[in-house]
Amino acid sequence: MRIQILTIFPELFEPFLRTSLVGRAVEDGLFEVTVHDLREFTEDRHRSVDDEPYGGGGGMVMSAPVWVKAVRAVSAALGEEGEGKPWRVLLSPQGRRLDDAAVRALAAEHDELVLLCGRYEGIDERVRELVVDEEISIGDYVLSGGELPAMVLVEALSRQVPGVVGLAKSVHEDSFRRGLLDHPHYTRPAELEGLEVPDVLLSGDHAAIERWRERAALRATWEKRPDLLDGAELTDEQRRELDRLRSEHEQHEED
Ligand code: 4GX
Repeated sequence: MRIQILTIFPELFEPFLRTSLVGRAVEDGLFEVTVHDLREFTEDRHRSVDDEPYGGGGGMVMSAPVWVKAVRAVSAALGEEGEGKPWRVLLSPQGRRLDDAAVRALAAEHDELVLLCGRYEGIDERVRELVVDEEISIGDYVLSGGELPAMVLVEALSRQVPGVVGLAKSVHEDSFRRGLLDHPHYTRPAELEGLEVPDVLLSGDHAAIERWRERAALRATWEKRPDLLDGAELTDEQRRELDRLRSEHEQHEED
């Protein structure tokens, strides 16, 4: 997968792209990320990327010409060596909300992406019309720029690239794939301030441990994110377990 990022703060990406799993994937060439300074595509002496809004009002708006020029230039650079037209994504609170399914779909359908990171009050509407294929939001809160959302997207996408996550199993059995939250995890010490690790995890009985984890995952999902259970494909055993949790709960309510 090849990703081009357009931003007025390229330096924000440097430590991110050098560190941890993403850093390794980039170093190993499994995943290519190039960051471009939007100001390199300006044509005026002050390298300006924003202007006052038509109609007045507070704040500045990012100018269309520089964005259009920049997106077309980096897209052409990808297109020359790659598989034609890259998919162009604008990060903004007005976009479709990013979730596990959206990450998987993006990774599966597009080998080449251009990510547009805006700042200020927003971006001239014509940028969307001319050079954006999809608008994505990472959540309903307001940030100061699209850089952190782009990093979130890059990190999530990198995990879908074969070979990036060490154990193939971690991606395929990860919690969202199964539609459930993860089970609780423990490491040493076995006792901490009176809190003990569940006995079964120390038992060495792998089948029993697997059963405990299955049930604990189901319980965690039911307690913390019951909305996820609506969309989950559960086995008959999981449905029975869920019914047990629910009747236990009702019992407590009556007591
Ligand atoms: N998930 N922001 C983008 C500036 C902006 C506004 C409109 C383009 C169009 C955000 C989010 C987010 C704040 C990033 C406004 N750029 N992006 N920025 N939440 O809040 O993605």
